[in-house]
Formats: sequence, structure tokens, C-alpha cells
Amino acid sequence: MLKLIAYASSIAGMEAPQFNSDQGPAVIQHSPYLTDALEWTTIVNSPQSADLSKENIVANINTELAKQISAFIQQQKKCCVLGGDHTCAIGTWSGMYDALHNKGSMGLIWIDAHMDSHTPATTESGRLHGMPLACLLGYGYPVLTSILHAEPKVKPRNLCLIGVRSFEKAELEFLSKLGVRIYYMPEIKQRGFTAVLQEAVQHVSADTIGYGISIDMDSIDPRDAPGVGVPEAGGIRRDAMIAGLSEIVSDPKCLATEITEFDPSQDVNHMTEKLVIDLLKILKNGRK
Ligand SMILES: [Mn+2]
Repeated sequence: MLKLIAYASSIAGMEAPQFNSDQGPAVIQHSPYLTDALEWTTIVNSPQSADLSKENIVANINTELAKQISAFIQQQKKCCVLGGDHTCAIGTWSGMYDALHNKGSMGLIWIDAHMDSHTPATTESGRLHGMPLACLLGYGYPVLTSILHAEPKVKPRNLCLIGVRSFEKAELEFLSKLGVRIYYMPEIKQRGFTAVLQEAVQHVSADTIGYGISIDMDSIDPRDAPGVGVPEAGGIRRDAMIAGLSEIVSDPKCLATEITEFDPSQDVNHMTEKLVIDLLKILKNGRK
């Protein structure tokens, strides 16, 4: 049974009122299109306190999330985090690190239109959901880079980005310096998403004892997934995403997954809602 954790963070909405990804998990949980029985175990709500900085609020939620994920992985339960904005990645993968770090390194496949690799020094918007990957690599607000452990959670060589097509120069320089493998859209269009994803699996498996997959819904083409906060044209098509994930999801080294940034307020005809549910079905049932 797939364990699901709904991460309803209002941080993106606090940062900019047009973002409503915190409402995504509840829309999926109560969706009439959700016919599969899914085991929702925890809702991690954003604590509202005017005294806390936003990075401290995010650190608190993600510490709770990280503990949940670590427990599931240690119990060898397949789990998926449903965001919320992409800040949940800080908790999800800090939790996986906690579960695995005594045995070996972890890998991470980051499927996203963006790099999410800003630091407080390089961000123009100040938005935390543009920073989670840098945090996991050990760069950013100390409260966010030290969740459960002070060390960086993923090594650059055990990380791949797929679907990138919108980023700032500082993010590119940051990831290039670290030598992170990035699959941009032209390479995906040329080789096909499944081939790229399979290669990424090899890459993140080579020197690790398990890996995770973080899916930002904005990696998918807005024609197929309009319900996101920051859409970018020219993404991975819906059918390609479904086919590619179906191929790899039963890999026993894939220990956890994450689906983020579904924003119901931007959705058109429930397209994105239905697609999230289809992806959850694949994660639950594996290859058809
Ligand atoms: Mn993202």
C-alpha cells in the first residue's frame, strides 16, 4: 500500500497571493476522480504564527514531514508526499537521508521546469519554493539545510535534474560548479523522456543505496497541466510522463516519490487534478 502524506503549506501563498498550491492536497484527497483507495496517513499543516520567520515556519513543517518519511522508509513502506509547494522537498529528502545515512548515500531525480537552486544570496523574489534543491545540497538558510542532520542531504554526483527550461544565471552557475547532471528539454525531445529517465535512474543508482523522485507538476507541458503556479511552455507531455514513470516506478531502489506544485486555482477543466491522480495510480500500482 502506498502511504501518502499531504503537505499543505501556505508559504508560497504567504509569499505571493496568486499561489494556492497549499490547497492542492485537499483537492486531490476529496476529488471525485480519485477512485483508488489511498492511505492518507498524515496531514502536515502549516503552523500560523506571526512571530516566526517564514524560513522557520517551513523548517518546522519540514522537520515533522522528515520524521514521517524517515519512519516509513525504515519500515520499508512505499510513500509519496503530495505538496503543497516544492518546499516540501526539504523535508521529504531530509527524511530519506535520515533513514539511509548510516547505510550509504541517497540519489535524487528532480523533475522540474525550474532549477529551484537559489540561495538567500542569489534570489530576487526571496521565495523559498525557489530554493529547496540548494538547501538539500547544503546551501541556504541554516534552519533549512540542517533538518534532522547538519550535513548536505544529497551529493551533487547523485543528483539529476530533468525537464529544466527556465532558470536564472546564478542557479546555473551554482549547479554547474557542483557538476550536477541536467537534462534540458531539447535533450528530452531528442531522446525521449523514457530514455532520459532510465539513464537518470542509472545515474542516481550508481553510488547509492536508494533514490527518490521529486516531481514538480510544472515540469509537464502547460497544455496538459495548466494548474501550477509558475507554468513554463514546452514541457514534458502528459503521455510521456505517464509512460516513463510506469517503466521505472517498480524499481526496488526507488524508495519514495513526491508530487508538488499542483495549484487548483489555476487548473482548467480539472486536467491537472486528473493527471495528479493518474500519477498517484502509477506510483501505487507500478507498471501495468
Ligand atoms: Mn520546483
